[in-house]
Amino acid sequence: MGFFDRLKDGLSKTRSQINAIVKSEGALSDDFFDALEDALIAADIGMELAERIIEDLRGEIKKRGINSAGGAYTLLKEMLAEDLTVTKTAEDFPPKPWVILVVGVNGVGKTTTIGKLASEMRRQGKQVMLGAADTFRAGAIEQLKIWSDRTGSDFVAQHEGADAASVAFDAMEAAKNRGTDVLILDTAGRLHVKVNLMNELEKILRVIKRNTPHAPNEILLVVDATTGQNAIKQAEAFNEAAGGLTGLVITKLDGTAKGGVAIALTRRFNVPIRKIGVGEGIDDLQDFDAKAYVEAMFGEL
Ligand SMILES: Nc1nc2c(ncn2[C@@H]2O[C@H](COP(=O)(O)OP(=O)(O)O)[C@@H](O)[C@H]2O)c(=O)[nH]1
Ligand SMILES: [Mg+2]
Repeated sequence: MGFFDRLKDGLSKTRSQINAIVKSEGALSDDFFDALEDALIAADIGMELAERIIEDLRGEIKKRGINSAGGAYTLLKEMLAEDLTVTKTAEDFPPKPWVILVVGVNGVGKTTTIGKLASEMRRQGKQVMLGAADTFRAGAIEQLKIWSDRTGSDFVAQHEGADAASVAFDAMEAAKNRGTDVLILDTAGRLHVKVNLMNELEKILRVIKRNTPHAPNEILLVVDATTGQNAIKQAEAFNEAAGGLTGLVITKLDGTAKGGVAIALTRRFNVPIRKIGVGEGIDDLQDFDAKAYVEAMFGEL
């Protein structure tokens, strides 16, 4: 016997009681509601919940002006079906703040990508905060500030030369206090002084994790597609420094006729390409579509 047949069979007695009342064109008597409640209890819904469901049903019946047992029974079934169609999953309730740490060499497009990402998330109705943990380069803070203004995102920064980890800490605290949905942290990319870079990133990560154990939720490495094979070396250095990259962003795909670096990178690091950059504008950020990408390089699949 199949699963549905067994359910049908197991509840046949209470169902036929209800059907008898429905067929006799009975009014909405207490007997009828008792029979419904008994059926719910017989189905293992639990006494307390059964009572609550019948109460809700009575309220809904009043609201809709239903006056036949048949109509009420149909309504009950509709309400139960609705109860059973909860489609939300854990992914619909990300922890707050969702913290994205953006890393990569100078000039690859980190800050620009952050601006584009912020714009996209703001359009989804999220409250976004940008943290200026690239304290190294002149103008980096101001550049991020401009993106925060353009996108209506909150902004946390200190002064140029400040300790990046301290900025990260401030931003984490501010994001928690303001109920921010997504905090995106910009960082410096001084690959030529690898030891410093490692130390700085490690410190930022340590501070973030100590502040909020679930964070960072994403570590995105931004890579410039026009750098070709050198991108692999960069990614290796950052993977070592930041550890646990969760995604890649490949920028400036509008400036290369190749694009094979995407394949080399995903193969090497086995992390998804979260976004691709196809221009300098605020809307020039796209989801990565693997099939379309391969087709663009090698023709229709
Ligand atoms: N053509 C093109 N230029 C980009 C793209 N992303 C960023 N840029 C440009 O690359 C330069 C460096 O970007 P920036 O965000 O400052 O890089 P960062 O140093 O990694 O923060 C800027 O002139 C950006 O406008 C892209 O997808 N396409
Ligand atoms: Mg930058």
